[in-house]
Amino acid sequence: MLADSVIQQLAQHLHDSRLARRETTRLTEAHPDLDLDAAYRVMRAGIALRTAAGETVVGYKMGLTSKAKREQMNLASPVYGVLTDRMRVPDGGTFRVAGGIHPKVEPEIAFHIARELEGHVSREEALAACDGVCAALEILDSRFAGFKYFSLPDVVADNSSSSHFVLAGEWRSSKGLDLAALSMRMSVDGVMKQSASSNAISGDPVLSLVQLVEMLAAQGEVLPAGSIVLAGAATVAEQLAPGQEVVGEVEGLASVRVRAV
Ligand code: OOG
Ligand code: MG
Repeated sequence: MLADSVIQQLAQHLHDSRLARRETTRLTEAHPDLDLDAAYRVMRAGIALRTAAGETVVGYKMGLTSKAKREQMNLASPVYGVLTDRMRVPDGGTFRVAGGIHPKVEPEIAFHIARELEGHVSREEALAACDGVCAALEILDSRFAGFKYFSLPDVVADNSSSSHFVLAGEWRSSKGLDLAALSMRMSVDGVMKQSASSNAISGDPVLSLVQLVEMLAAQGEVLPAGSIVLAGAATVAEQLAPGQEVVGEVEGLASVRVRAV
């Protein structure tokens, strides 16, 4: 097992790389014994550095829930990351590309959790605990060189490539929506770049939420009431460039937009 001091040092290294907008080499190059458990310890230590600096945890993101994303990144299974208040960009707001390393954007669905969820929950229990759903855009960034061909422990240690996220201005009730069959689109400067059905997200975005709760439980954690959960991208991510206007649309929900500057 990797010593706590090594975990701490790796978390600090990724934290510093992010703040300095500096690419770094994959952690598993110097630490081939960094397994998934150790990677989640690095992630948690990294989040502790952020909360110590004044950030607040506001939720979680699932990643690699779609086959398209797993193929794009050449990785095999879903992962999660932690969201903080500092990562949130208001709907219609701006994102400074130069503030990141090599940011990308992808279309997502987000849930608002009204009641704590813990352990093994059914799809119905998970959905009943949500009081709102909305269209979202996730802005990813990787601290690793080239943003590709890393291993699962590398991406997990790097908080699953989290950078920023944008939620549509309005949460809606999921009543009357077939969440597993909503059409989703992402356009850049008015041109449709990505589209998919929401069933691309783990077959059903609610199942992605169920899976998050299970992954948290395996680490002795619960999904707290009040959390925001990004269920995972439905399509591959697109590179972001200054000047672009990105719009995410999900059938039956308010659209979400961000301007890259
Ligand atoms: C990992 C994070 C993937 C998603 O929604 O699939 C993710 C990555 O692609 O770097 O956020
Ligand atoms: Mg994502």
